[in-house]
Amino acid sequence: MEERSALADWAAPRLERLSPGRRAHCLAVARLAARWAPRWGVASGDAYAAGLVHDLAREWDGPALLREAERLGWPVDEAERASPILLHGPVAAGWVREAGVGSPAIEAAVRYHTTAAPSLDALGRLVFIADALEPGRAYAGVDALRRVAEADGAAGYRAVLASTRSYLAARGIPVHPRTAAAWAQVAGEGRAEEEAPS
Ligand code: DGI
Ligand code: FE
Ligand code: FE
Repeated sequence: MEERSALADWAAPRLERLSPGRRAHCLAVARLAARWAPRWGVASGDAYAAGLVHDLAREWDGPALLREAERLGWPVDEAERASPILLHGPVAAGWVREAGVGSPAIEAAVRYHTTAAPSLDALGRLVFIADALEPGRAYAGVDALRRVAEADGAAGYRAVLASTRSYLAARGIPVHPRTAAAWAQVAGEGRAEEEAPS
């Protein structure tokens, strides 16, 4: 599925500057998010747009991301200062805002696609899981996560958050406070569901 929009036209030359693998990933996230959009109650065009641009800053190095985040006026927290790669979402979101080609919802989905956040709406949650589950992703457990997400989007969001936390824990990478807060927000919902009599 290809979707034409002002944002897609703006993104095209920027996607060209990415490595072929990253460009393919952006397209795959856009397509998966657009396919899942209807059952999330999200406009497919918004899902496609956010997926397309979410990693436009992913190949910038740490010092450049820090400078660009500051130029764009984003607050940089302690975790982001220690791991500037976390700023690639906020920086891409800032570019979309500057260019005026998105919307506040698309900007938020792009901004929080790496860490998730308790404030994430359906579009943001959808992009977060599409990033983790697009067909090019190949890590242990990804197929099980895809099955969960295909069956139930909300359960998929919880499962991807849980998997992100174990991935980071296994590597000794500190979990961003926003990821921890997003998890705390949905963990109760998941428990209630698991304990419900069937
Ligand atoms: O950009 P992608 O590779 O498609 O995926 P992503 O936006 O989830 O970024 C993954 C990178 O971000 C990876 O290097 C691990 C890092 N990361 C994700 N969550 C956290 C994190 N790093 C820290 N320090 N804390 C996190 O919570
Ligand atoms: Fe990313
Ligand atoms: Fe990505």
